[in-house]
Parts: sequence; structure tokens; C-alpha cells
Amino acid sequence: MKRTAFITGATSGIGRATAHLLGKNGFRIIATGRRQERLEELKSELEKYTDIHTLNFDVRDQKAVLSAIDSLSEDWSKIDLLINNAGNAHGLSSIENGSMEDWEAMIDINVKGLLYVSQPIINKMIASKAGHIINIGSVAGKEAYPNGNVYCASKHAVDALNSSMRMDLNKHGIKVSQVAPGLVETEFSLVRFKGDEDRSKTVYEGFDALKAEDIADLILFMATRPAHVNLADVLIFPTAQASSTIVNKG
Ligand code: NDP
Ligand code: 8X3
Repeated sequence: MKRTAFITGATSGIGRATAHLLGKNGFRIIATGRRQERLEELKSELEKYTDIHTLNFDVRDQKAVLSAIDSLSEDWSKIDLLINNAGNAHGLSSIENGSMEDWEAMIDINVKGLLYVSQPIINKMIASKAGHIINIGSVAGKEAYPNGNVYCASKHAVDALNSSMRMDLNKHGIKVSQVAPGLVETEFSLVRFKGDEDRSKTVYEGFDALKAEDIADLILFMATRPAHVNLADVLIFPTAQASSTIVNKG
């Protein structure tokens, strides 16, 4: 029987690539995001491979999150794999100049949103005595970098939650894992720089950045290990990257 994967932020980048790869490799997909047209596009692309259900909500809206999860029919309500992927950076400014609005967005989406989605799904997993949660952290959750302040803090929070969730859910037989990527070319920088395409392209110039599909590959590998194996925390870089701040651009 196919396992069901619930993927947040499936309308773009890592989440979208993961929905495709898991959907083509034996998973049923619950895909979530805010952009309805992207959800519909994903559904029509994937439904020839697997069953796919879409949910449109903003992870910041706790009521909307709960009501979307509550709306799942019996057929979709057992969730085997949760991929906490929705998130972004907003801005890149020295702390004295940062925008409160950006700071709130990052904390509300990357930290509070992850918690809002996780708790109701964790309770379903506890009831079925199995499950796997893969949190998408970042190298920014391992080492801060200049001007990264609040984004780095939000990903450090994901790193801490990943460890703590694993401890709390150990007694229930639920696996908790983190993928912590370095630079992946997605819409991430476009969002960080508020639609400035030229600026966002420069982030990935001069080296081969990771692709969303590389992260999806890793997620599929992690999600298909035998029941007794948990890849608890995997840092993944493009070869040209050695740390948050060291990238060999030739
Ligand atoms: P993208 O911008 O391509 O994708 C972000 C996804 O998150 C979109 O599907 C978006 O959907 C969703 N999302 C954003 N805000 C909200 C919200 N308020 N409510 C619901 N969904 C939301 O970026 P990536 O694929 O790169 O990012 C995915 C994850 O990977 C993030 O957690 C990011 O921090 C992390 N990461 C990215 C790296 C990179 O270099 N790209 C490196 C390390 C980690 P929609 O807009 O439709 O709501
Ligand atoms: C995304 C990677 O280095 O742009 O988390 O913060 S980085």
C-alpha cells in the first residue's frame, strides 16, 4: 500500500521537486501552499502517477492550518510522512536596519508555521503509532552569517525543534529528521530580495548551486530507509560551498 506524504510549500522549489519525486516513487501526495494555480498545475502533472490532494493555506494562519488538516477525508487522514518545507528568507540586512515586517514573516512562517502544521499531524502519527517527519532546516541553522540574523535564528530554531521533536517522539516510534541544505537555486532568493531577479541571480552565479531535485533525491532516500534506520540530520552543500560564508566562485 502506498504511503501518504504531506508536503508544505509544494508550489515551488524544493517542495515541488519533492512532490514530483515522491509521487513518482510510491507515495500519495498531499501538497500545500498558497498559490492555487500552482497547486492545480501540480495536481494535473502528478495525477497520472499517483493520488494527489491539495490544500491551500497560509502556514501563519493557525485556524486555516487546523481547518485544512481537519478537512481531510478518512481516505487521506493517515499521514505517514510530513515534510516541513514551507519557508523563506525575507530581506538580508544588518541588524540595525532590518525590517520588523520581514522579521515577523520569517518567525511566523519558518518557526510558528512549522509548529502549527506539525502538532495536529504528530497527533495523527501518535494515534497510528508510526510516522516520519522531515524538517527542512538550513546551513543557516548550523552557522549564522553576516546580515542573515533573523533568517539564521529562525533556522536555528528549526534545528533545535528537530532535535527536541525527535526526543519527544522517540517513545512513539516516530522518526524525526532534518535536511539542512546550503545554496539551492529556487525562488528562495527572489523572495528574499522581493522580486529583484537580477540580484537574486547573482547569488547562484559563478558556481554550480544545488538544484531542488538534489534535495528531493535526498528526501526520497531518507524516507525510504528501513524502519530501523533514521538519518537524523543531513547537511548538504553544493561542492563549491564549504560553509555559510565560503563559496568557491572560481
Ligand atoms: P521557494 O521560495 O522556491 O519555495 C518556498 C515554498 O514555501 C513555496 O512553495 C511557498 O508557497 C511556500 N511558502 C512560503 N511562505 C508560505 C506561507 N506563508 N504559507 C504557506 N506556504 C508558504 O524556496 P525553497 O524551495 O528554496 O525553500 C524551501 C525550504 O528550503 C525553506 O524552508 C527554505 O528556508 C529552505 N532552504 C532553502 C535553501 C535555498 O538555498 N533555496 C537552502 C536551505 C534551506 P506559496 O508561495 O505558494 O505559499
Ligand atoms: C538558505 C541558504 O545560505 O541562503 O537557507 O541562507 S542561505
